[in-house]
Formats: sequence, C-alpha cells, structure tokens
Amino acid sequence: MERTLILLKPDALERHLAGAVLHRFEKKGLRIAEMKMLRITPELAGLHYAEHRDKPFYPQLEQYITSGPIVAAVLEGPEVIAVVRRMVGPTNGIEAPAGTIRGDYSLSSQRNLVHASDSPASAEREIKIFFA
Ligand code: FUP
Repeated sequence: MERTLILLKPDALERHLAGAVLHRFEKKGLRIAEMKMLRITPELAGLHYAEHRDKPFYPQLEQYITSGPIVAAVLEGPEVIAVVRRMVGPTNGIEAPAGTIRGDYSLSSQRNLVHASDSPASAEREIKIFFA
C-alpha cells in the first residue's frame, strides 16, 4: 500500500475548509494513517520547499506557509500519490478544473489549500520531514 504526504495549508484552516478537504480524501476511500496540526517555521519551510528555495516567489511562499497553523497528514491507499495529485489539481486555482480541490476552492497559485507529494521519492522525503 502506497503513502503520500498532504499539507492543509494556512488558507485551508483560515477558511474553515480543512474538514471539507479531508472529507474528499476519506470519501475517495483513502485512509488517514497519520495526522497532526503544527506551525511551519522558516527552517522547516526551507526543507520542505528545497526545490523552490532559489525561485523568485520563494520569500512570499515562505511568508504564506508560516503565516498560520497547518495540518500535516499521511494518506494511504493504492496508487495514492497519483490519485491525490489528480484530486488536488494543477497548482493555479484559476486554471484547475472544476471537480478538483483547487478548481473548486482556489483562485490563486499560492493560496491553493493543499500540498501533495508529486512522486514516490518526494513522498518518502516529505513524510520523513513531518513524521520523523
Ligand atoms: P504543486 O506541486 O502543484 O503544489 O506546485 P509546485 O510544487 O510547483 O509549487 C509549490 C508551491 O509553490 C505552490 F503550491 C505555491 C507556490 N508557488 C507560488 O507561490 N507561485 C508560483 O508561481 C508557483 C508556485
């Protein structure tokens, strides 16, 4: 059984959408294997978003992801990494199709509610960061 990391980002909690987003994953049949609420520090943001650290949008991304509490969870199910990525949708909520989480709830490429690991290697790395 495969595992993936999801983060319900600060906008999901601010907008009281954490339950709605989690409910979609549960209704799909995925199992919540681990879950906790935390505040991401700048150091943790740098680790998690290592591949984006040198991008022009990184300072804003760090400010946003550290701006309030988040929920980290490990979801489990068959081909869960690809299944969850499809459910989350493309990065930019304006372009994300209706029916995806970002397509239904976001109008932004930054405040896009949820992070999901994009490959088995990312899932393994990211799960270790949040659930050592
Ligand atoms: P995704 O895999 O869809 O979460 O997106 P990326 O890994 O490409 O980007 C990670 C995060 O960086 C996004 F969720 C939000 C942020 N980002 C921006 O703020 N601006 C951009 O132009 C692209 C990404």
